[in-house]
Amino acid sequence: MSTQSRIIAHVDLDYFFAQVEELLNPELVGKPVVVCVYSGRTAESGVVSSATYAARRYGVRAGMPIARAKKLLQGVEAILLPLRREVYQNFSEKVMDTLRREVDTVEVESVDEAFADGTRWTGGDWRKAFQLGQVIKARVLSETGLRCTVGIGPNKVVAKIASDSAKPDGLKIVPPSEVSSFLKPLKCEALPGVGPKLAARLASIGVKTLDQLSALEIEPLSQLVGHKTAQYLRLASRGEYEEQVKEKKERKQIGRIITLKNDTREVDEIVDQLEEPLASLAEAAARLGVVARGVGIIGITTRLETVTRARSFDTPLSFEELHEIVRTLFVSLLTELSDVVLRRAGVRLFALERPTHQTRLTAFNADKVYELG
Ligand code: TTP
Ligand code: MG
Ligand code: MG
Repeated sequence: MSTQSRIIAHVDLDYFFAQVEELLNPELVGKPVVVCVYSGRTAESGVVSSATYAARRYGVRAGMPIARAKKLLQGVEAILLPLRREVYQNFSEKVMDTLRREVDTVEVESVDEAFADGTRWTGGDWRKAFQLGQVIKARVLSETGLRCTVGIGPNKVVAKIASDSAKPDGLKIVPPSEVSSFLKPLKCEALPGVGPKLAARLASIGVKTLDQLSALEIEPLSQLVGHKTAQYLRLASRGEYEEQVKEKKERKQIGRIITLKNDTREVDEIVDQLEEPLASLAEAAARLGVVARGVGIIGITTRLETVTRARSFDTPLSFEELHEIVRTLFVSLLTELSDVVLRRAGVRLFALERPTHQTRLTAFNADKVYELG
């Protein structure tokens, strides 16, 4: 298939961390919600990680100091929440698994975005691109409860700019015939990789729009920003930067890690709290259509050391077996390391493989849906 006929989707979750908080607590819906990374130095030090659109209306943005966000939200009934990385990571993995089941190739770009090659899905027919976007949005919503924005274009750069332009809860298709008119009026910062510094440098020679950027000769541009960047800018500004959608790496393992309710070395306490992560892992395996022959545990100690144990087997494990092995591994770990106290604990499944017939692991999950939280 020629490069011209590729149909690439870029999927980005809307106000991701804050949306997850909304999903887990419907009372928050529509309110200014701000997810914060508290640095711990003072009660207020840290930055905003994600903000709902209701909070953005007051000017709150990711990366802004918490104190500044509080000032902007003075007198407003706003909710500031601490970041819960594991919770968002679990949702992220569910979204990526959903995409993987829909299209052949998914390139995970960040915790909340991915490129999906929809060329096969659409048969290369741009009339089906809108339907592809609708299906992706509907599947992500029905399987995870999350809303996203999808941009579709003939390459990754155009697809990403398209999704940026359609936020939130949007769908924007830019077929090859519209690439030029779509890109031309945009500011240089619209290109992925062009931050304020590079934009200022381009502005210093009077280049502010992609139309102007695409008209520049490669020589003066190279002198200004270096050869490699110049080549990227020239191609990207014309919508001609082609880069394949690639799975970054094959999934050799899946894992979940949690922060324990309190520091402990009690196996029962640890395994109890790993109940839900284990169920979620078994479900993730089932959704990926794989079974595991290996299981490992990980502990982060109160001294922030990482300790691990793992075992692999000749045949895929059932959910009950996983449970038992996890317990056994924690018993042996904590017996051997008599002075460690765990702060975080996790489980990973490895030696993932396609089952030859349905196993107990997948059967266990067939009719069960787990709530994360
Ligand atoms: P983004 O996709 O950039 O932002 P978003 O999903 O919150 O909002 P949008 O609707 O505009 O897509 O980033 C994804 C997540 O990454 C975000 O929810 C939180 C995290 N993040 C940070 O922690 N710090 C940051 O500065 C940014 C930009 C994101
Ligand atoms: Mg996002
Ligand atoms: Mg993003």
